[in-house]
Order: sequence, then C-alpha cells, then structure tokens
Amino acid sequence: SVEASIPEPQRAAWKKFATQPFSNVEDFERDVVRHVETTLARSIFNCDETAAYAAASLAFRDRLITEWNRTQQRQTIVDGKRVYYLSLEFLMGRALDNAMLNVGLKGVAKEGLSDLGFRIEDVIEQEHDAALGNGGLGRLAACFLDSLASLNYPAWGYGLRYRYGIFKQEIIDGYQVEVPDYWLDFNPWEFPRHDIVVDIQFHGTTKKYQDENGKQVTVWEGGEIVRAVAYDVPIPGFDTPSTNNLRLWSSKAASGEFDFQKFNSGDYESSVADQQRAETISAVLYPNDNLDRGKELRLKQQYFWVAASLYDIVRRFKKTKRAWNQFSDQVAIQLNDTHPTLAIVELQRILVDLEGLEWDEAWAIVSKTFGYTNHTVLPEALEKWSVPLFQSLLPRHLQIIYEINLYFLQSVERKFPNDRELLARISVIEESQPKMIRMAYLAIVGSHKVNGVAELHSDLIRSTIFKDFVKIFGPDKFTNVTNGITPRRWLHQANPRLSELIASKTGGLGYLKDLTVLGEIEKYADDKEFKKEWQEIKYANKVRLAKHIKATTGVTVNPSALFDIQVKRIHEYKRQQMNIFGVIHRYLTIKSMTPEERKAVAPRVSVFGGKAAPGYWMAKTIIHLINSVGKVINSDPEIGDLLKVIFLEDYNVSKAEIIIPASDVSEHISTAGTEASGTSNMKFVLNGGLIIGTCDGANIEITREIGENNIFLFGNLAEDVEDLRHAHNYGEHTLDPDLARVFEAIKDGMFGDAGAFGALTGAIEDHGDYYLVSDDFHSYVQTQALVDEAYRNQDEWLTKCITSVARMGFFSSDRCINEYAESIWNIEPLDTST
Ligand code: B1H
Ligand code: IMP
Repeated sequence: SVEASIPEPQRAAWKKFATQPFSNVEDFERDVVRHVETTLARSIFNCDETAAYAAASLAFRDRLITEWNRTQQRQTIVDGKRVYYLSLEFLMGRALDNAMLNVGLKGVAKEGLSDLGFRIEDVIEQEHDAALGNGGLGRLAACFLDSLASLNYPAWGYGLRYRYGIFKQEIIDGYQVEVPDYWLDFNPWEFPRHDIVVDIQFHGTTKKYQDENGKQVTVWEGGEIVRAVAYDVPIPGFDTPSTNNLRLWSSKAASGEFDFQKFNSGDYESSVADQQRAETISAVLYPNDNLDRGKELRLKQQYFWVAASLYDIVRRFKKTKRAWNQFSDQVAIQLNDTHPTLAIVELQRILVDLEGLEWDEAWAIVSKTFGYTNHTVLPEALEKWSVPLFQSLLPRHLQIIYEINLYFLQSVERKFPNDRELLARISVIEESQPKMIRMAYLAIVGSHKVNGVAELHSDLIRSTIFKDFVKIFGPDKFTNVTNGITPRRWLHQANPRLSELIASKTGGLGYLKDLTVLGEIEKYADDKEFKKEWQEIKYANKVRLAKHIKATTGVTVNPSALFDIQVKRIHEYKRQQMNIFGVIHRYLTIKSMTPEERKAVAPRVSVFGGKAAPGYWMAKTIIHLINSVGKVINSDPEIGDLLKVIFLEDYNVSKAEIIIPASDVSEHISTAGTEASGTSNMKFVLNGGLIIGTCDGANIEITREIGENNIFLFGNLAEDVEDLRHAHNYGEHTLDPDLARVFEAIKDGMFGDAGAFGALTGAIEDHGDYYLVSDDFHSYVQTQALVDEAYRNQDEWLTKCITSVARMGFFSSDRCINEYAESIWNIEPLDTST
C-alpha cells in the first residue's frame, strides 16, 4: 500500500473534487477558455494563435498529468522493477500533436478549436520543437520513450534540461550560420519540481581514515556545490492510460540566489558570478554528432546529470526498504552510449563510501544493474577523458576507476597469464601523454550486457573495437538490438492520409500497436484502386513539400518530378559530397545532350538538409557547395524542370515530418561499416519511399525484410573497406573518370570561386579518400540511372513501394523495446486495467 499524506476522514473531499480531465468537445473548450483567461491572463480581445496553442497544450497537460499521477501510483503499488534510460539527448520535436493522437482526442480538439475560432493545423504550427539532441541518437531516445509508455513498461528517462537546444541553422549566401535556440521562454510541457533538488559536488579532496570498527573509509570533501532541480515532462503512451516521466535536470547555484554579503559590499559582479557559473552547466547542448571533443564543461554536464539521476534512483529504491542485494531486481539502467558511463562509478561510490558496503559486494550489484548501448565505431567519436582533468574535477571517481581497472586487469591476468600486450590493449587507462580514460571500456567492464544497434554494427564491434573483450567476457555479454522507430509519430502523425488508408484495409488503427499487421496490405500491391489512392497521397505529400520549398527558398519545383532526398547531419562519412558530385555529373550529362535527347530525361528534384557541427569545417564546405551548385542549376534556362537542387534550411524533427512522406527516393549512402544503423532509412520506407543505399547499418536488414528487388543497393562492402584504404595510401589511387570530369567543372569555376571547394576535392584526390567516394562513384551513378528507369514505370514502382511498406513491421521501436525488456532489462509491462 502507498502512504497517503491526507488522513482518512478528509480523503472523501479529495475524491469528490478529483480532477476530471476533459474527454468531450464542450469540456475541452471550457478548459481552453479557462487557461486563456486565468493561466495566460488573456481574453477574447487578444487571444492569438500562440495563446490558443498555449491554452490547448495546457488543457492536454492537465489530462496527461492526471494519468501521469495514476501511472506513478500504479508503479509504486506494484513495486516491481523499473528501467531508467539515461541519455544526454532527447530529440522530442513537437508535443501537442503527439499528445492529441496518443490520447486519442485529436478529433475533439479539432472541433473544439474550430468552435473557438482556430484551425488546428495553425495551432499545432505554433509549437517550438524541443530539440535537445543532435540527430539519430537523440531521436532514438525519443522513440524509445514513446514505445516504453505505449507498451506500459515502468520506465523513466533521465536527461539534462538544456536552456539552448541544438542551434537553428540559417543559410546566408550559401553558408551555414548558427543561431541560438532559446526555447524555454514558454514551455507548457514541463513541470518544475522545485522540491526535488540534489546538491552535486565537484573538485575538492579525498581523505582516507579508519572508522571505529577499524574499517578503511574514504571521504570526499570540499570543492564546489551545484544544485540540480528536476523538471518533469509527461510522456503519454498511445492508446493506453500509461503516462511515463522524462526527468530533466537544470543547474543552479546551491546557495540560492547570490551572495548578499558580496552584493552589499558593492562587489556586484562576483556576487552573480557563482550563480552564472552554476547555471552554465545545463546551458547548452554540445552540437557535435559522432564526435568527442573532450571539453571540461561537457564532463561537468555528464557528472551533474548522472549524479542527480542516481541520487533519485537510489532514493526511490531505499523507500522500498529492501536489502541492497535486491537492487538489480528493482533497477535496470541503460546507458545511451558512453556519455553516462560515470553512473557506474557513482553507484559504486554511493554503495562503498556512503552506504558502507564491501567493494566486491557493491561491484556485484553495480555490474548487474547496467546495460551499455554502443552507437558508433568511428574512432573520433569514442569518448576519452584525460586523467589530470578527472583528478581535478572528480578526484574520488578517479580513484574508483583505478581500482575497478586494477581488479579487472588482475582477473584478466589470471585468465590469460603473461600477455602484457593484451593488458595494455584492454586497460581502461590508456598509457598516453597525458593518460586517458577509455569510457567505452569502462562501460563494458561495468555492464552486464553490451549491444550494438544493427546486425552489421553489432558484428563489427565484436570483431574490431571490442574484440579482446569478447575473448575475456565470452560472446554472451555482447548482443544486438536493431533500432526501430515509432510508427505513431513517423506514420500516423506525419502522414495521416496514408495511415488512414492503411487503417481502412487492416481493420483500424490497431496496426500502430502491432506493426507486423502491415503485412495485410501486401495483397493490395497489385490492386488498381488501392494503388491509385496510394499514388494520390504521395502526390499530395509532394505538393505540401513543394509549397514549403517555395515558401522557404523561393524555388518552384514540379511535384511530378522524382523527389530524391538526403536529410541528416552533414558528415563526411554520410557522404553528402558524393550525392552533390552525382548531381553535378547529372547536370553535365544533360548539358551535353541535344534538345531531342533531353526529352527522354526523367525530371528530378534533389533535396538536401541537415546541420553541420559549428566547428566542422569540411561539413560546412559541403553545405556551401550544395548551395552554390543549386544556384547555378536552378537558374539555368536550358535545364528547367529537368533538375532542381534544394537545400532546406534548419532540418529538424517537425520538418522531417513534412519532408519524409514526400520522398520517392532517399539516400543512405554512408561508407560501408560507418553508419551504425541509421533510423531515417526506416522512416522513409515506412512512408512509401524507396532507398538508394550502401550495404551499411540497418539498410542490410531493411533489404532482408523488404526484398532486394525493392531497394537500390550499390558500392563496396564493409569487409573490403580496410584493404581499399590501404591501397589508397600505398598503391595508386586513380580517380574515377566521371568524378574527374566533375572535379574539372568545379575547378573551372562553374559553381563560383573554385578555391572554396579545394578541400573537398583534395580530400579525395590527394589525401587518401578515406570515405571511398571515388571507389563507389561509378556504382552510385549507375544505380541512380536504374532509379530513373524504374521510376518511369509508375505501376511497378507503386508495387515496390506498397510491398516495402507491408514488410516494414520489424522496424517498430515497440519490437526493439520488447527485445531490450526481455534480453537486457528483465522487466514486464504493467497491467493498466486496475
Ligand atoms: C550516433 C552518435 C553520437 N552514434 C557522440 N553516435 C555524440 C556520438 O555528442 N556526442 O558526443 C553524439 C552522437 N550518434 C548515431 O546513433 C549513429 O550514427 C546512427 O547510425 C544510429 O542510427 C543512431 C542511433 O543508434
Ligand atoms: P539519420 O542519420 O538519417 O538516420 O537520422 C536519424 C533521425 O534523426 C532523423 O530521422 C531525424 O528524426 C533526426 N535527425 C537527423 N538529423 C537531424 C538534424 O540535423 N536535426 C534534427 N533531427 C535530425
């Protein structure tokens, strides 16, 4: 039973007046008007769309929080195991549309808003994206939260409440310009919990002494304290009352406001300095995707967030009054990449230093609690922290890491005696100058399971970067859980007409809870009527995107042309440079044709979008080249509709919801072995688009599911990459002749100042072509020709699209979360009928 704070005799009043969330149009309208008039202090004289958005959101928030309360109560009563998902990124996007759909009251809201004088589409558009993430890793965390709630798992997300999310991108004269994303001036989706605070310590010193029983005890004292304040974001499940919690920590000065003594003595500046320094910790999201820069503030963020979250988790466990050895029966913690690895060290510290457990006893608990997900093999993304930095910031944690490493190395030594090289290779401490802590190794040693995010990726980590650890721990510790996406946002919300069509053939929206039901539409892959409707929906989605393109870039594109889309973070390994070189090749080819020949060309619109990390110069040069090429091609009167090149500014989750449903073909063309999974590949296929891609990441499993006739694969295989790179460096590297022609055009100044793009061509011609652009170019261009040819036959094309969608059931994040629950977390869904 749960202790209630209100005595029995007074509870009747509480029950009588318990909040009744709206469920019909009239009650919804009443809530909206009440929020406009009281919460927002506005009226019919100044209620604009922003206010309508705010009030509608608050009405839904009231609903969510009532269910949130019930869900938390249910979890407490059941008193079972919970899973905690620790992620430095949650790329949530907009919340209102999602809340309306998940709760099943979008129709009610639509009618209610219309009665009050608003169009629901315009109201939804007012919302600022919650963009607390960089790309795939952060969006995966958001899809996981949706699935965890929808499947009724008792689960919490823990993250940081950044004041600034990922920057907004503006394109000025073809260059990326970063603008801060100050998103918190009004956020109706969070609940500040000023009563849930944790004081977090940094710096200071450690002391060892013997306690009264003669036991060695270590204390960590002094240094500075920063306060963590909890902000809760309710996460509604789809078609279930379950509403889970995402708890985000915000930093502030522990002393409260500022030092009044300093203030009164006239030292104004330093009186606010402490406060500002504390608030800096949760101020900004680091805008790097797949890159570790080793900045001190980032380490502070990591410890701040991990320590606050663990304090919260341990507090919750202690309330159950269980013995410590039951901790891992109650708690599973998943580490989203190595960013939260300090949680392993922090839990060991809590158990040994604060709770007085023996080292081995504590370590047995710790190593049963954590699971670690690896998301990349790129060497520049593997986190390492310098020992001197740790020594200064987290002195006690450094000692614990050394101790963990010592015991680990001793156990390896016993198993593999006299193999000094092995010990050096696997040590958590890299003996460099300065010494570095290898966070991935620490995460492996402290977890009971390690997983990759797609089959090829999981195979690669087992056979390359973590090979020695497989030998040491055995193969069972290493597993694969292929990523997935939530069909609620990425089909139902983004593509309502397609969702409706599918629902009409599969007996309703049930397929959104069991995506394998999609299989039932395969029987319509040759159905004339069905195909016609399908085609119309795709066309309407393309018209919608064409309008967006016109409004944001001024360029008119023809919705009947083939839409070829590559939207994702700009990165050399994702090879947007190969795509734009291919576009130039296409342009040169068309230019060399006679007018008669041009009549046979299939019109195409090449769409790009994505952010470059502010310090990633090469990626910024790629953006510049795309825009420069677009400028020339889009205004070439000889070309007209045959080819258009568009760069869409500020790609984010809400724009993805417009872009993805409009694609005919999308590009997932990373150098084989570099993209751990990719998740937008799944979104594009689920929305009835085909893929041109390499044999990399989840593309391989998508092919297995949908059939190789329904995907355009090209390029070298992962197993050959190493040899090819070796050959580049030691043998001859001859440039592909088509690519050479493209380079000549660039160097001739066809797209403006040739010098500006020298780094891009140079990386391929002169610096080893690490990403194998030249090696894959011929195969890429040939495969693009096959795409043109296939698109000409619309009837067959539609069959491919429908068949592919029908076979995409596997890629639901529900499947993925069930796999984690069963094979890593050992948790069960809760019964919500009580
Ligand atoms: C992915 C990252 C990443 N992998 C470091 N690694 C970061 C690494 O801020 N940092 O330091 C940020 C992000 N992101 C992506 O994860 C993979 O590249 C994708 O292939 C994969 O689909 C996605 C989700 O698993
Ligand atoms: P992928 O790298 O194409 O697999 O992208 C994965 C997912 O991350 C996309 O489908 C988007 O939801 C999201 N995403 C990728 N890049 C960005 C970005 O630059 N801003 C916002 N979201 C992004």
